[in-house]
Parts: sequence; C-alpha cells; structure tokens
Amino acid sequence: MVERTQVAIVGAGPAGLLLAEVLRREGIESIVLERRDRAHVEGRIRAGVLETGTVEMMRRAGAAERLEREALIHEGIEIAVDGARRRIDFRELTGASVTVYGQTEATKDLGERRAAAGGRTIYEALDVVLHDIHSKRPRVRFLHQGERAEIEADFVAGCDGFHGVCRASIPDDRMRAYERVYPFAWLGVMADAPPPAEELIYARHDRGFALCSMRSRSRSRHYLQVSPTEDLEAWSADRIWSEIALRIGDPRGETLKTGPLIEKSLTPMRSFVCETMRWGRLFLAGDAAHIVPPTGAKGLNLAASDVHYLSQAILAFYRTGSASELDAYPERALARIWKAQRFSWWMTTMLHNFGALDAFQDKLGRAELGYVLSSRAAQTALAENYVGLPY
Ligand code: FAS
Ligand code: PHB
Repeated sequence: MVERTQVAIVGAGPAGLLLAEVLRREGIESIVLERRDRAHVEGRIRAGVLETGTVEMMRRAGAAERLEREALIHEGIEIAVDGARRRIDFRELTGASVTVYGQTEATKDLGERRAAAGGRTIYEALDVVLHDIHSKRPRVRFLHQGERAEIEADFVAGCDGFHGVCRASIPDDRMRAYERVYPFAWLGVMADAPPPAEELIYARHDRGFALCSMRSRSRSRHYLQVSPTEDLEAWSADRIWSEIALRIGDPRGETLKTGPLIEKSLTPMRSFVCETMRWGRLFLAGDAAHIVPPTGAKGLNLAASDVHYLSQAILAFYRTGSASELDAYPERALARIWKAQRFSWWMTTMLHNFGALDAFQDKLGRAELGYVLSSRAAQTALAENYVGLPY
C-alpha cells in the first residue's frame, strides 16, 4: 500500500515531532515513522534545559501550554570549583534566562498535540529504507504490524538520531563528518529528591566533574564524570550521593538532599558533526546530523534550531516554488551548529578532569575556569552562549 504525503519524517523524537507540528500548523502535511513504541519514546530521559528559541518553537508547534504552566525559569547557574561556589547571572549579563523542563515532557506534549490534531505518526515502523532520494518523488519503505508499506513524498526529513538509517543512507565517500570523543562519560541519575540549590550547579573538582540539575522542585537530575567503561553496578545510591556532595563542596551533605533513585544511566561524551545535512531530497535535523557533549545543554536546543531553519525552507518551497532556501539549509544550520559545538567543547574541557590522560589540557581547563570566574567579559560570553545564540 503506497501512501502519499508532502514530507516523510523518520523519527518521532523532539526534532521529528517538532518539525511535523510546525509544518502541520502551516498547512504542510507529513507522516512520521518511528521505530519504537510511543511509551518508549516518551519515557526516555534526556535533556532538561531549553533555550528561549526552543520554547518559541514549542509555541509554533502549539505544544507549549503545559511547559508555560509547569517549567522553571532560571536566570543563572552556579559554578563550584573545589567546593567554592560562584554564580553566573544570565539576567544581569544578557537580559535573558533559560527554561528548565524535561525533554521527556516536551516529547509527550508534542506527541499529544499531534495525536489530538489527527497528525499521522506510525509507531513501531520497522526496517525503514529510503528509495529514489535524488528523484522528485522519494519513497520510504517500512514494515508495520507485519505488513510491508510505502510512503511517497516530496521530501524526507531524517530526524532519526545518531544511530538512525537516514545519515547512514549517505555514501561514506560523499559525507563530510567531524568527530571528537572524550575520555570520560557521565553517570546520570534521576532522584525523587529536592535539588540542592534553586539553580543548576556545575562543579569542577579533582575527583571529576559533577552537575546538579532538576526536573522540578521535588525531582533532581544529577551527573558525575566517570570513565567511559564504568560499571554502573559498582555505584550504590550511597556512593553516588556522597560523591556528588564531595564534588559540589558539601562534604558533610548539609545542602544535598537525598532520595530514592528512579533511574541510573551512562552517557558517552562525543562531539560529532555531519556537514552533509542534505542528500538529494533527504534533509537531516537534530542528532541525526550532530552530537554535542551535554555539558553545554545544547543537544535538544540544536535540534530545535535545525527545525526552525528546515521548516522555513520547506514552507518557502511550497509557497514560492523556489528551492533556494532548501539549498541554503545546510549552511544556515551549520553556522549555528558549529558555534554550539565550540561552546559545548569549551564547557566540557573547562569543567572536566583530564587528569593523567592529558595533564596539559587539565591545567588549561583550570586556567580557563579561573579566567571566567575573574572576568565579566568571559562570564558574558558564557552566559550569551548558554541562554542561546540568536537563530
Ligand atoms: P532523538 O534521538 O531524540 O530521536 C530520534 C528518534 O528516531 C528516536 O525516537 C528513535 O527511536 C527514532 N529512530 C531511530 N532510528 C530509526 C529508524 N531506523 N526508523 C524509525 N525511527 C528511528 N542533551 C542535553 O542537553 N542534556 C542531556 O542530559 C542529554 N542527555 C542525553 C542522553 C542521551 C543518552 C542521549 C542520546 C542524548 C542526550 N542529550 C542530552 C541530547 C538529546 O537531548 C538529543 O540532542 C535530542 O534527543 C535530539 O533529538 P532528536 O534529534 O529528535 O533525536
Ligand atoms: C539536565 O538537566 O539533564 C541537564 C542540564 C544541563 C546540562 C546537561 C543536562 O548541561
């Protein structure tokens, strides 16, 4: 059975659903194909900090109502160095703030919005394969409930994340990609415990990096720098809590409130950019094209800015018949992607311990942090990038 639509979107993560809903509200049809079931997609724990631009994109998708009611607005962050805490005042330095709201919740809101509006999302769409991607009628074949099916469209949006099929459908010798892998990972936990401070705490310590973040005033999200091959079983709840307390400068655990852990995971740290964001009528957006280490809180926000540029280009094509904005999409998106890559690499190298792995880099990171905490100009640069550079 062949179904016809304007845009076939592969992946129902934040990039795919945001694109689908922004386009739908502008009268552009799409079908979203997602390999996993809806509960799995909406249950994944990932990012938690939204730039102003991402909140605006959620509004353009008509999915910001709950976010506007429940999200926390943060006007700064704290940085702890060997236990001493300093605040970076975003409001004072840039006039802007960030929004703390779980990616899980944002994905749920987008999924509900799309279902309520009758938008077509096919979950558990397996074996997705792209065909005729250089023709005017690209097709996507897949298996659904044991049946072979096919979608014919004008364009295919590859929003299927780092391990998806869309980027993999670009021949290696035609793809320009850049990568850096970091010699550490993040042990992340979600806990039913109030956060230790009103705002996020980024900590640099001889024992390694730590981050105290949150999803609400009663639910915390914490991260610890560990080795990429760390055995999570070796980390009991007590060990995790005492290590966080040590690294944020609260060795006796006076400010860190503990509670039951509801999730524990290991996140590898890499920087990756595929500059070939367009291959015929295939356009990549989000993690399908780029990965940032989460230290700069840019992953989800870059997916949103890609969707901003791609939706504009697709709208211009249907409104004017001109493909010029589609041709310009990779360059426009990459200009912002590389700036966010630089910021994420900078935050990562400044706040993580390279130890004996790269002692010189370790010294540089400490010197960089010392400079940031002593210079208003450097704090303004950090704040400008953290709240989000303009689209
Ligand atoms: P996603 O990966 O979210 O979504 C892609 C979707 O495509 C998935 O639903 C997948 O099932 C589907 N898919 C894949 N292959 C398919 C196929 N063949 N056919 C059909 N569907 C397919 N960012 C932060 O700022 N802070 C964090 O703490 C943070 N933690 C993270 C932890 C992890 C483990 C990961 C992977 C990322 C994390 N990120 C974090 C970054 C994260 O927020 C991503 O940038 C964001 O999820 C990107 O969204 P999408 O591009 O939609 O990709
Ligand atoms: C999170 O809340 O999950 C989070 C916040 C800031 C980061 C990374 C992760 O830099």
